[in-house]
Order: sequence, then C-alpha cells, then structure tokens
Amino acid sequence: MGNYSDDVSDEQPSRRSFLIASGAIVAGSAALGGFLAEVHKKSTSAAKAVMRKLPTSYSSAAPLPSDPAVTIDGLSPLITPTKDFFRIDTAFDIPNIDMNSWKLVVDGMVDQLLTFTYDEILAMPMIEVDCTIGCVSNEVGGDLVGNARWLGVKLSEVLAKAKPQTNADQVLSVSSDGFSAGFPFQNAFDRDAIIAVAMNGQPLTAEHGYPVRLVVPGLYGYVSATKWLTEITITRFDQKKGFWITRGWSELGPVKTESRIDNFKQGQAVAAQPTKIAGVAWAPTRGITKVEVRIDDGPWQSATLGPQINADTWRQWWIDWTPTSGKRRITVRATDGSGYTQTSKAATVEPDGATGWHSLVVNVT
Ligand SMILES: Nc1nc2c(c(=O)[nH]1)N[C@H]1C(S)=C(S)[C@@H](COP(=O)(O)O)O[C@H]1N2
Ligand SMILES: [Mo]
Repeated sequence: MGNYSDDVSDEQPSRRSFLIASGAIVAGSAALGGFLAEVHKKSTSAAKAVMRKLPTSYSSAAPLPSDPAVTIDGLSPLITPTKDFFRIDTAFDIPNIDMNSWKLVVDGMVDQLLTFTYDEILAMPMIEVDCTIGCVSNEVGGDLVGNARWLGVKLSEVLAKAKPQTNADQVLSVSSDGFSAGFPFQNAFDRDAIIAVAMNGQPLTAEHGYPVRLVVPGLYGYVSATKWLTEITITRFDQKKGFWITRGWSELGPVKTESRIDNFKQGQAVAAQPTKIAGVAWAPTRGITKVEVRIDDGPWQSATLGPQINADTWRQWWIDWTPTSGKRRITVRATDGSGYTQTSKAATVEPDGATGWHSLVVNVT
C-alpha cells in the first residue's frame, strides 16, 4: 500500500502549454489540412481546485526501478514529471469546475444509472497504474507522449455496477466542456483502464483533468483520455461518435509502436569522441522487446534496453557510439511484444497516428 501526503498545495498551472483550437489536434510547426490553429497560452482561469485528501490505501504498483536517465545525459526520465508532461486539448480556458455541483454520471445503455460525487469516487477502491499516454498528433520523433504513475478507480468495476446492456459496443466519455472520446467497450475490461484522480502522487492538476479523467492503456488520448470528465455513456459506435471522429480522425485509436532519439537533434554538432545515443520506445499493451540503431547505412545494432515497468509504459534504450567525422545519420526502430517491428513507411499523423523511423543527421567534428 502506498501513501500520499495530505498536504496538497493548490498551486495553479502557469507554464506555457500547447492549446489546440478548432480543426486539428496537432502541435509543433506542422500544419495539417490548412485549418490548424495552434495557440500557446498562459492558463489563467484554472479552477481553484478543492484539493481533497487522496486515499492513503490502495493497490500499489511495484516500486519504480532506478532510473537510467540519472546517468545518461538527455535521456527522458522513466517517469515524466507532471510539470513537463505534454498537454493537448481543445480548451482555450481550463474548465472552471465547481466542486460543489460536479458529478460523474454513468448512463446510456445501462440498467443502472450511476452518479458519483468526488468524495464518493475517492472512497472507492483504487489501483495505481503506470502507463505511457500519447497523442495521435505526435510526429515521428515528437514529444507529445509521457509516462506517469496514475491512481484511480478501475473503470471495469464502475461499469459492472451500471449493468451495461449486451448490445453496447462503445464507452463514450464526455467532459464538462463538451469534448468526447469513445473506445471499444471491451477495452474497459481487457486492460487497466481507470478513472484517474491522481498523477505522479498528486491530485490531477487542472491542466491534466482535475478532478477526474480517464486513462486507458494502449489508446491515443483523442479516443480515451477525457479530462474534466463528467459523463460516461455506454453506447454503440453506430449511434454516437467522439469529438475527433466527426473531424476526420479514425474511430479506433490504438497507439502505434514508436521509438525516439532523445539526446541528439537534427543538425547538432557532435564531438568525435565516445558517447551514447539514447531515447525511449513505447508500444503500450504490447511492450518493447527490441530497439535497434543504425549509423548511416550500416548494420542495425541492438541497443541496451532500460527497465520495463510494464508493457504499458515506455522503455528507455541506449547504445555506445564512437562517431567518426562528417555528417552522420542516426536511425532508430523498435520491435514490440507482438513481434512487430516499426515500418520504415512514413504515414502522417492523420487519421490514426504517424509511422516511420525517427532518423536525424548530426555533424561530427
Ligand atoms: N476534456 C478534454 N479531454 C481531452 C482532450 C480534450 O480536448 N478535452 N484531448 C485529449 C487528447 S487528444 C489527448 S492526447 C490527451 C492529452 O492529455 P494531457 O493533456 O493530460 O497530456 O487528452 C485527451 N483528453
Ligand atoms: Mo491527442
């Protein structure tokens, strides 16, 4: 069993964040379809969160292994600090939630309609889930992905209480600001999907969905990770569609197998002396079994793999490298637990996630 501090501050998010407006969920400089509006803004209207005490008794995840990033410069940490965790949503202003009236409703094709207050949710049995979540708009090599330790109520237990009807095939989650995301009904039961109340040992920040959000391992955020959650509707794909589905994105959003070079940037100057190439790879629900690195058109070399917390989390990797002078291309590819190796074939983020190898050229002098 784990423990949380009772003394939770109500610090407000103030860092610059990615905010995405009408059109396409894409961050970075790439515009998609010509109707992208990307906004960087300072959050000012975050809910003055009513920070309740988190449960002190729950089913803990295993202790975290020691983090190789401590000794490898530029490698992503095993757990992404909340302040560094990417943010993607359609909200110009973080919903200002009145905790006196906030409720979570489970409705739709259920025999038993359910309603929960925040305190009622906090009183339910909870599990800790280590899980990498990612955005479908993440370009190859991009940073719209992060790994966190979440705490929440098992979605399967809540849904079971609602007595879903057998012809339902979709769980559609809705937020206080009208965003919605739907995924196959069975995915509420075949993985550790949770109604999350905490991230990295603290109540969710306003930016990341306070008071509660969904976390569903293996599914992109746009079909699953609803923040500022207010309603879970049991329905059918042929009856209701999530926010992005009517805007050209794929109905199903399983996270693709990805790998990324963390410690070198395109065009970077590199000294011709022994160093390491390092990064992360992820294939939530399948896990990472192999990462290979290639210099120029040389042979693929197996990288050392860092600890795998579980199959839902990313895995760090690194390999020794003694660069020789000139322009050197570094390429990485990962293989997941199903035996699938990332394809070299490049696909755009729309409609269901980018493919291709992360590859960049550095200038060795
Ligand atoms: N209410 C709400 N929840 C949302 C979204 C949104 O626009 N509104 N975007 C989703 C998308 S596309 C992603 S990738 C994740 C990102 O979660 P994060 O901002 O906590 O990293 O949130 C999901 N949940
Ligand atoms: Mo996303």
